[in-house]
Amino acid sequence: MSAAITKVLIANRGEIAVRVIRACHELDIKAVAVFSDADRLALHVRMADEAYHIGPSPSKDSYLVQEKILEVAAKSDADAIHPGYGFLAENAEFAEKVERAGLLFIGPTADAMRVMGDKTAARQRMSEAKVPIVPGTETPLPDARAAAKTASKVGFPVMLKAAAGGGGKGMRIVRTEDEIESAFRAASSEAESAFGDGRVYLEKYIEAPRHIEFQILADHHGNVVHLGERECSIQRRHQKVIEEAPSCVLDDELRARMGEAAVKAAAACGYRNAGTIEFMFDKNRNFYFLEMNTRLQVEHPVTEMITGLDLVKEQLRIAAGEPLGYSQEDIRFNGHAVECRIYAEDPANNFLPSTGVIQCMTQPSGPGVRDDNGYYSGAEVSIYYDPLISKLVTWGRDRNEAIARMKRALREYLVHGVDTSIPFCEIVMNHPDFVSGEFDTHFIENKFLSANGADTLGDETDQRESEVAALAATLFHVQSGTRVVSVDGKCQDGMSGWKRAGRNRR
Ligand code: MV4
Repeated sequence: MSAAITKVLIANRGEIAVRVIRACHELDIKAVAVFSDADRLALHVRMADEAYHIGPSPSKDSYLVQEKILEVAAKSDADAIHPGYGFLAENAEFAEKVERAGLLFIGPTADAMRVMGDKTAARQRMSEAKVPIVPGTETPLPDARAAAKTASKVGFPVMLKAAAGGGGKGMRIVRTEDEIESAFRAASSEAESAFGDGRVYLEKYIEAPRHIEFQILADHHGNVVHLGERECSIQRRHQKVIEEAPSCVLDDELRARMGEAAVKAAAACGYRNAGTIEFMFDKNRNFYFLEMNTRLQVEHPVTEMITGLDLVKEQLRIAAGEPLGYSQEDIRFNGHAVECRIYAEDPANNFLPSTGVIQCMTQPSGPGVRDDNGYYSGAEVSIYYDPLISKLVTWGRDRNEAIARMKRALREYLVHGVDTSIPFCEIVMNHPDFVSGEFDTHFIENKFLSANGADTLGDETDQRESEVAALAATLFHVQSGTRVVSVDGKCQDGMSGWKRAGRNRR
């Protein structure tokens, strides 16, 4: 069963659409772009072989309109649809519609998406497959009394989570028995308004875990392999900022055990395509299944850098029905990779998106540097979408070399016209606890916010976030004054790069 793919519609925008187009072109496959009003001049539109307008700027009127995308697929005579990440990537109905239209969906089955989308169903499935899960319930809790009962069984603190959730919404930490009733009601109503599904379940709360996830690949023939892990603990508000591969806390033995668990997890839901098993890793080196992401992830390049594989090409081959063609023993890891997400955001303004025209942009290059970009000089970062401009990835023979190259690449990276997360990434790359590898998921809030010990979730968050913003802003203003940089050539607005570099270095 192998269906040749000759033309792929990319139902996405920005850097990931560009990334998929690149893989298509390397495989001599035609790439069809779709775009909204705001994206008429976007990079993915320029790079594609054909591009079709699908509606107004808001994603709900364009990139999320399933019928429009299917219509373009038919009109352009595409064989397959690649959803990228976000938008329709984990929408089971869309995957079904694509297949019903006689097209290949470059992703898993709708069934696997549904199981993994329901967090209690996923926990049940994992527990049956003997993949370690955090102690707690495998079904939603009927009421606050049941919550209290389970909590006293697993021991406080516990965490209430939305069954339909993921990514941090509808979660509550409960530290004592007398908090549980109100926390249950709060979590349930938050889940109801966020997902239209108020079901809540409970887990023992893991203090300061690391987030370590395993990349897997599964084909249509029952072959599943893992491609090692990514360390994703450096995040703020459930948004990853820096990722790396491998994680400096795993050894070969633990990597093999966690990788085996990841493979079992994928097999247990009949998975095919590229996928990610997220684990929490605690102080005692226990690991627990957290969630499965049934898509290509933002941070996939760090895995590509250490395995030499092209995950998008693998996805295309898998969708076409080809067998993986290699087994676990054939997967070799080489060196270390770090990724910094370059967001258009303003650290002085609570990291709010910094929108506008990118007047001038000089991307870094040189040994061990890869920049997966979605924009060009003169392109506009609009208010409508995620403000990720690019992903800067460096590779080194070891972690120190990868970090040194990242620091070098970050200082080469010039963006004028919008504020970016580049200075913040520079601060992290120089932080002793990042450099030593001693960090957990609370790194950003702990190191850049006041040390008042409050937890991350709940009402304190906003106040603490403005503190981190203020600190980061101060740091980078101090830092920027110490540099002498030059830029070649003229910017889009006609100002010479030399003059610009002198007057508004970042
Ligand atoms: C947890 C946890 C501690 N204990 N569950 C946050 C996002 C959601 N996907 C799951 N999350 C967490 N679940 C238990 N039982 C801590 C977090 C958590 C977290 C997890 C992964 C990466 C970053 C995080 C940041 C804060 C909290």
